[in-house]
Amino acid sequence: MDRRGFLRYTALSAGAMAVGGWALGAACEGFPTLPEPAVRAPLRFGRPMAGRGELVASPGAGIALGDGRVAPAWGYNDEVPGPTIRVRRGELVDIRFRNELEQETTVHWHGMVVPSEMDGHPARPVAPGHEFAYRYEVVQRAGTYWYHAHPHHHAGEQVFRGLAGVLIVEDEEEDALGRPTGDYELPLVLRDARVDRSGALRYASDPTSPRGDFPVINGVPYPEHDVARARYRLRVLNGSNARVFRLALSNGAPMTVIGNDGGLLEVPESVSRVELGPAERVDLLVDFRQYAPGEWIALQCLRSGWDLLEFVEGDGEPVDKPPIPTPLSMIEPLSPTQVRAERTFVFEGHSRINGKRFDPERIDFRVPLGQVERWTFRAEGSAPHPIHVHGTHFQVVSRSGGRGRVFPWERGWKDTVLLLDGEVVDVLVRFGDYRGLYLIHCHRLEHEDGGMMLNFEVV
Ligand SMILES: [Cu+2]
Repeated sequence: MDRRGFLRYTALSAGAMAVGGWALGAACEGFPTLPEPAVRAPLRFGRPMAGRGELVASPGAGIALGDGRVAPAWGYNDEVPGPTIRVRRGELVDIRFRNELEQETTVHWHGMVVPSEMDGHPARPVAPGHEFAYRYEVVQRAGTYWYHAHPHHHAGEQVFRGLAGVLIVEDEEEDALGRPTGDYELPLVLRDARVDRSGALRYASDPTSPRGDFPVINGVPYPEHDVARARYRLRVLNGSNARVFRLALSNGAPMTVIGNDGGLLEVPESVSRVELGPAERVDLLVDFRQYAPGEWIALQCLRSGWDLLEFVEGDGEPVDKPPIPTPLSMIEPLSPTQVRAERTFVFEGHSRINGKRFDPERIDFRVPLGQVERWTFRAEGSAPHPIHVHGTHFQVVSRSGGRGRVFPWERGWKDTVLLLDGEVVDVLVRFGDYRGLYLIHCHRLEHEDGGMMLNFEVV
């Protein structure tokens, strides 16, 4: 066995030992419908787009499978993932959206705090052939956000077919840090996919095992990327419908977590792995200065045993960069003494929260604007459940059961938190910007489509 094979073998073994049923489940699904190629295709990135312009959802995109076949896909502006939209805090976003699909859709600006009517709520669909102008002010911190389809019952299929993209917010607090930019900043949309014999994407809305069987990074299956001997910023989004990634570098080297869903953390934290559920983001610094030219390093998933992205180290002189400053940002802590109301949400089976299935016409609870609340999320079967709240960010205060702790990549502000079986997670939350209708739901999209979602109104 060569070194690469050995690494893959040990990663698979470690994953199997650590996660039992999960890894076993993945192994039982058999061979991937697209095997890892002998020569990897280069990574690519979403075309840059400003906060003003036109966004079109259509079936005109494709995923090149690397063996000459192209899997037809649905894209924004004919791309999978869609354009990388970059905006600044305080800016007015004005995006004219057109639906050229044969079914209704909406665009949800995931993690962006926007007025209710701009949130892409499934009760506000854009019909085939119709347009909608998404207009809102960027009121929040710099960070890695994203946008994706959010129609009633069909979010899973539309996102699986390609309707997702990255949205980056910048601000002055972050500018002051001198973090890696340009070629040294890599937005990475990680997901899985599955194809049939003809190379067409195969979607099953099965809520028990809808996972794909090969990795797709920024629309490229099993890519590689040439890196300089420098420090890089990896803005990682788990854009999968249902898959949880356990990210690590193939050589076990530490990565520095500097941010997550709601932007920069207060202080950087060194970690050897990151567990990332669907819709979660993590902002990582990876230092490629210490490796020899030509050295092989991969971003791996220890749950699946996949080498998601291979890096090919360049042969220039190491690029000197200033140390990572600390603190990175100011996080206003929400305090338990501020709590004025407590709510519990039990995520049951594949389709219910507190015994209820989503009804777009029903408002399930009301939250006063500006009030700090403690929300308790509890998994009762069929986890993982990545829990997403629209219209704000929250702070994770505790996790009991299961993994039993709050991880470094869960500090600061979050909009999605991962619940594994047996876990209870407490968060403190406050809606500070807009009144109106928002959602709480499981971001395992087949659970969301099955009804694991509630409406609430900020009043
Ligand atoms: Cu769920």
